[in-house]
Amino acid sequence: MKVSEAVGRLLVERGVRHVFGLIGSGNFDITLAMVEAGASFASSRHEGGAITMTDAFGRTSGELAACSVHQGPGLTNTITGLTEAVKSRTPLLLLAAETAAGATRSNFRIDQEALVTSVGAVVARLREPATALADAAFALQLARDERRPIVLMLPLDVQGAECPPGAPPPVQPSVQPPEPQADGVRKVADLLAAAQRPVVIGGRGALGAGAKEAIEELADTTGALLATSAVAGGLFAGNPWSIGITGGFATPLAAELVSSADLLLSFGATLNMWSTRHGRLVAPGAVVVQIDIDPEAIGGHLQARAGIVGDSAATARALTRELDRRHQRREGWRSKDLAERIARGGWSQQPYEEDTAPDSIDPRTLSIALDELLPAGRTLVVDSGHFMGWPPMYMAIAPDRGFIFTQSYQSIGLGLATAIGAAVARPERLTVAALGDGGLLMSLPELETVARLGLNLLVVVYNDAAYGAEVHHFGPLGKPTDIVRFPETDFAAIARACGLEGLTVRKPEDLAPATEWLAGDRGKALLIDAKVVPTVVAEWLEEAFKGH
Ligand SMILES: Cc1ncc(C[n+]2csc(CCOP(=O)(O)OP(=O)(O)O)c2C)c(N)n1
Ligand SMILES: [Mg+2]
Repeated sequence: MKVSEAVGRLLVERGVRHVFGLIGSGNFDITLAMVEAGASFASSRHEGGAITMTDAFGRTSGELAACSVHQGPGLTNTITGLTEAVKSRTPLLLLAAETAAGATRSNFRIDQEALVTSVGAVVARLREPATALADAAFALQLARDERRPIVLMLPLDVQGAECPPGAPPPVQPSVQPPEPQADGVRKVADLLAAAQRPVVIGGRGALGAGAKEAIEELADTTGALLATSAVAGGLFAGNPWSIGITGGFATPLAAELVSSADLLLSFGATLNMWSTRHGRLVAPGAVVVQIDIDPEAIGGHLQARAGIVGDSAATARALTRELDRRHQRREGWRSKDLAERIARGGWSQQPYEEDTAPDSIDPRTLSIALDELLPAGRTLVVDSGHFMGWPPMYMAIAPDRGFIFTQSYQSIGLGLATAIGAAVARPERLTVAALGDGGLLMSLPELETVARLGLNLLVVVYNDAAYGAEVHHFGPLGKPTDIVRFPETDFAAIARACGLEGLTVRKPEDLAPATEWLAGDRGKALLIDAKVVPTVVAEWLEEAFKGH
């Protein structure tokens, strides 16, 4: 058996059940071996789509998937999505074919290792036929244990060689996160015991198994309110003490409450400029405490009074145990009156002056209408751009990874492939992809993928015929914005040409066919081209520009 086939089989035997990718000569055999061993394969139309689908699959399901690409240009096409996955620490395996060491004149030859390490990915390689299985097993283990993307280089000569017979390497036990240090737990418990108005903030590092429940229990013990960073939106959905996302997207009430907290305790959240409005949501004198598996995250953006390096779930449990041991249980600021204010505090309950235009819809009105129309159990995926606040602010986020937000690299154009990966991971749940017109045009080839895979997917384009973020950034500075405005694009027609259903929406009544679509078998995905009023400007945007 050839190395390519043996490695493909081994990866599937060790739990890689889903592969995204785009096939060329260098990755044909290994991918086919994985499919024949029982893995599912979804082809993208651009490798940038494949890597982002793999990332999104992992974020949505918690299960590691693989991405398979051709050597050279197949790999260079993945770089933006790979960077996003690196920065958001998604465990995944990127299987990259590689020209043989001796093929120095190959057109495909580049320094693949230098390329991917430059964006922070870690490289593993099939070194020689005799070590290939151990190398592949190591790469997979590393991705899982270190929770990061690993690029497994597959030199063509090694792939094509005979795999020496012999038992595959033994499965290593996975690394368990260390228990938090007792003195750190005591110190944080002292601070919590002294706090009158604590707020707990869950971030990306709190999305793992068991953390939500452990943090909610700790919050109950301390009388804390619960908030999330944007990427962890929906983590505490349904909890009566949850005030939603903190930072730019925060409701007026959430902003008021976070900025009157006397203690902020974060679990796996960096407390960066986005979640604190450049620190302005943190009251002078408020105690900041951070829990993170990454020591560098602690105090990275704000001055932290204390920190514990540890897993979110284990540390929250240790803190609750310590407070229980001290019989420290308090209501904090959890009053009946506050519960009522929180229940009424959502964005869609706040009055706003609707911007009506004859041929376009206010993006807030659109989002509220969609929220009412769509099933509550859904995966909401949001691309980057000016529009990106409207969906998470005006549409409820379902618990259990109901919100996938690819903002770690702040790239536009990742939303559609993210939605595809999410829809493959959770086929039973409707995936809603909220995209800007710019972001969709950057990822257009994957509309064909949506149709071909028959996904349970709704694409909503917040179409202002512009790179709106740039219009609203530079327009107020008195600069001409013609270079970031475009003629109208008829996305409904493009969708139909790709095999989706297409609908143009200029007013709420235009959404009626979407109701029918939802009630039907959804055999074809639906794309809604919503022509949004381009002059409704998001307040959070001003914050964002201060970060440039
Ligand atoms: C790959 C990439 N290119 C450029 C940018 C700069 N950029 C940020 S938002 C934006 C406009 C996005 O337009 P659209 O998707 O239509 O959303 P809108 O801002 O109009 O709501 C651009 C070009 C970026 N973040 N990423
Ligand atoms: Mg736009």
